[in-house]
Amino acid sequence: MDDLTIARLTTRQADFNARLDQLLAWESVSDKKVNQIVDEILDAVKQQGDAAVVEYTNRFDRTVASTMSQLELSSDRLKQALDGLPTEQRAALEQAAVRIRQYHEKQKSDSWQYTEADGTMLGQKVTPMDRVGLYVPGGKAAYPSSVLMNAIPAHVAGVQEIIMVVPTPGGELNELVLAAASLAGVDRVFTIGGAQAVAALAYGTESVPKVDKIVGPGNIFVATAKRAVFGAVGIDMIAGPSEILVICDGKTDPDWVAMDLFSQAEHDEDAQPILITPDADYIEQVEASIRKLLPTMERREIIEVSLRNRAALIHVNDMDEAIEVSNRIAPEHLELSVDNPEALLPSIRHAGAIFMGRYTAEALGDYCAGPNHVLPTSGTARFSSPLGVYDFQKRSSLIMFSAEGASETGKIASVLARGESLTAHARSAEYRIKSDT
Ligand code: HSO
Ligand code: ZN
Repeated sequence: MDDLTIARLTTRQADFNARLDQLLAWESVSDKKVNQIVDEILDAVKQQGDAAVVEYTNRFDRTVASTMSQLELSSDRLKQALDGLPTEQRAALEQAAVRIRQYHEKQKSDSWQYTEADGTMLGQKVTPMDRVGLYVPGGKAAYPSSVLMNAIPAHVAGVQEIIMVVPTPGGELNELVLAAASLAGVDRVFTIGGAQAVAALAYGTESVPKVDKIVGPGNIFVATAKRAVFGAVGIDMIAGPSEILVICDGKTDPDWVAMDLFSQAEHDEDAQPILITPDADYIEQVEASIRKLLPTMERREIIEVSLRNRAALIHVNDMDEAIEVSNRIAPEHLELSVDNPEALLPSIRHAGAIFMGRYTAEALGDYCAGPNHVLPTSGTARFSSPLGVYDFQKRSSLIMFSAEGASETGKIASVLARGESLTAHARSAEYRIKSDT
């Protein structure tokens, strides 16, 4: 660990912007070979349905199924997982689910309409999607918290059927994941994964119903498959590695901040932990905490690579500059570790989630604060938002003209249609124009 160097940047460096860009550069891998394999799998599932899914699952996950029905878990099995949890875990899962549900209830948008003076009515009707697919990675990467974060908003939106797929390499089931599925109102669970599971959800097979949207994280094969089926179905964002940016005034216990940086670094080697502070001494203190605490961490190997390759301790002149740099980064998670975070809030423009004050550890947001932990990464917070109820609802426009409204507004349509030389449009509007007006 003695040879661990963590990048230090200061806005006083002439090449600060270039260095920052270099630090942030991260490309989601797009591999020709992977694309080719995924295309083959998608085609096979499209042509042969269940038979292809069963064959790929046996091959990749070392299962020995002969029919799809052997790759589906009953709702009793899910309930059994929930009932089998140690009391403390079950209570925590339930409490988290309640908080997540409460928060997401606020996000529901309602239909609306208004009536104009001549009786014309205009509006917007909100409808949930009929059926969505939730991809849950298998093995170590499976997070029960992510099952809650994906399934609860869908449920709150009013989605009628939630189909979950989760690979079980070697037949190994993750009880907490199944318990979370039961709690979150997942309707059916298939123990399949990879591109073949994405294909089954996107195209439908004899056993797996076709869904309208596929959400949830996965490896490069899953991400590639999701990109490929987009259009046939909706997809959520394709998430990059986790990021945390802490802005600190230098007065928070440096151990707390070091551990907050570790909390995202431990997700994977490519995760990005960054500290920004106007207090140069504080950088020394946090670095000392990092060196002291790292050897005590179970996932120190992963954390160390993330610190070495992607972390930075950034010194700025003042808080205004801290926020300017943060807005350029547009981090997934932003911690404002200061006395009065509300005062900074108006100037913060881009962040997936903003954790306000010294007590607000980002980790709480990952599990049970209530807001979603599926957040825009790699600077995409500039234009996108956390996963939410709105991702499972869609809108239809409502238009109802009165006779008078059709006549008056029809005149506008007629002029514009003739301008576009679309005579059928014009005449369709003109039929409804009253001759006496
Ligand atoms: N921090 C992750 C979510 C997560 N953390 C799940 C723990 N479990 C999303 O960036
Ligand atoms: Zn996390």
